[in-house]
Amino acid sequence: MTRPDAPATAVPQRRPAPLPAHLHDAGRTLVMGVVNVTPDSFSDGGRWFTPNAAVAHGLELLDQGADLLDVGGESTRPGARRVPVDDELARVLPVIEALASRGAAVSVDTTRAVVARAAVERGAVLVNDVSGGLADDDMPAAVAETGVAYVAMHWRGHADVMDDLDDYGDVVADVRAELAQRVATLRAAGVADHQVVLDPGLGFAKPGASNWPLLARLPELVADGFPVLVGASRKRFLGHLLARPDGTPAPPLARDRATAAITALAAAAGAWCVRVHEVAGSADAVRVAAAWRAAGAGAADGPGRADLRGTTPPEADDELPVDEDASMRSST
Ligand code: PMM
Repeated sequence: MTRPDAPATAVPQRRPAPLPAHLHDAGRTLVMGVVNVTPDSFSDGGRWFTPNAAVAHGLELLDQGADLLDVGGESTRPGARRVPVDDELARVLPVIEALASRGAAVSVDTTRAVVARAAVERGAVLVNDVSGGLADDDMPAAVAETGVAYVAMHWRGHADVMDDLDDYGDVVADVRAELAQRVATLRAAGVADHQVVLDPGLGFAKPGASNWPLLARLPELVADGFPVLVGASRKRFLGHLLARPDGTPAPPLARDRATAAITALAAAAGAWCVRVHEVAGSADAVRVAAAWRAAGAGAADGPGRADLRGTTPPEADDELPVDEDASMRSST
């Protein structure tokens, strides 16, 4: 599947049209900060489980440079059980409403159409569906009706079974083909191409090495012409990469520097957005990638840190805010 007006080069030119204008004009890869309102996420389990704590955390991530906030109420950690829909609604809606009313661009991380619709009513501008519409047949219609941007992630099954579904020939070709099927279903339901973002679904039915080809060959997915979101933050494959000499995986909070490195490489490869728990490192990384690319294209300066937040750029030796608590969160 290729979008008819796909770009010839691997740069983030395609952006989902329904998003606020300032997110279109950033001229760089966007950073989505994760606000998990769950008691049990692998990466950040329970830290922001009350609405007040979740809202405060979201505001902190905005201050660190997040362009979007992804609010989720159901853990997708391997083996996790499903959350009743009423619990999911009760967790995410007050947080979405509070953050949207403060001007944040809010995404809802859900596989349920009823949650997506309610979240959009409360101000969400993007639906982030890790199942790409497979978990709920009503999701494509909800996306078509609301007209919001929609992330269709590559997915093969819920968290309690996904590790058994890691069966690929050429993982990149297989993921692209399965995402093409999702796009066909979305189109058939009336979803416009300009609403759609694709995501290779790192860690989902991919517990190990199959994540790396998806990153290394990201330009192939980008070349299909849809904006691409990459969610590598704190995932298990990074824990394995950074394992101690005795083979013990690095814990989630020790994976943030590797996450920022992936952000820089994904941005250079043309990713539209990265989804991360620790925002400051990735906010810097996307600016490095943009300046690098702009210089290569003949421009002297890429967009600075002040471009989206309306503040003056920090002096060279100014300290950027540090997330003191950033050491106990994800791992799909
Ligand atoms: N990963 C998690 C949750 N939501 N959404 C998208 N689009 N892509 C991802 O890779 C993704 C996601 C994993 O959950 P976590 O927040 O507990 O790490």
